[in-house]
Amino acid sequence: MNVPYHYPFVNPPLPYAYDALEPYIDRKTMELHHDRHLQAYVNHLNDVLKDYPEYQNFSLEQLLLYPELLPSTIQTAVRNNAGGIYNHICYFSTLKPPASSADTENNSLLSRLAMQYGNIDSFLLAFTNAALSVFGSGYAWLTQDAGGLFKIITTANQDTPLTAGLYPVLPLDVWEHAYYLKHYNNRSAYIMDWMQLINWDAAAENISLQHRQY
Ligand code: MN3
Repeated sequence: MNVPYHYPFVNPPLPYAYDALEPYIDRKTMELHHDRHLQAYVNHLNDVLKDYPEYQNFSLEQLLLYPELLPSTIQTAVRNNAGGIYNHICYFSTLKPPASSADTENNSLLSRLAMQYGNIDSFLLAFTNAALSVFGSGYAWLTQDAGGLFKIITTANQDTPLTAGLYPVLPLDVWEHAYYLKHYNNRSAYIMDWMQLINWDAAAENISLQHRQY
């Protein structure tokens, strides 16, 4: 994310309609995911910070990266809820309606992934295996390290790659709330459907932010 964003946090609207990802992700799932799940993280984080004016100018990234600056009594709540906001904004912003025609002809991310992984299918296979390996709730991520090398990682709950010194490029939310209404417990079917919705242009923009300062 490259926008100044601090307390009081707001839930940014989805960059597309709730039903725009159908038939791959259904409208009801998107409504609940955005309006209830993400909204709850926003509400909880604001609630936690409301009595701490000295931390209300911290950006979302600063709250996640420098927990030691916060009182120990709120560190866990900040980590979970700021992480929940950060991860969901990243997830929603790297999806696009299947009917849209984003220009991926000269996509810098796709060409760099093909260089590192041999081809895109090899990358997608490795990413799928990572996403399937998440036990319980969490995410699979394409990230970059400080040297620009791609790394596929998984995180538990609402932990972010930031705290591992990695820059998020493309996340996949594999909490069951992301797919259970449509795909039930079939995570691999959800992953296959998600692949139809990847916004490669939006993910490529995350690469160019890799030397950002928080
Ligand atoms: Mn989620």
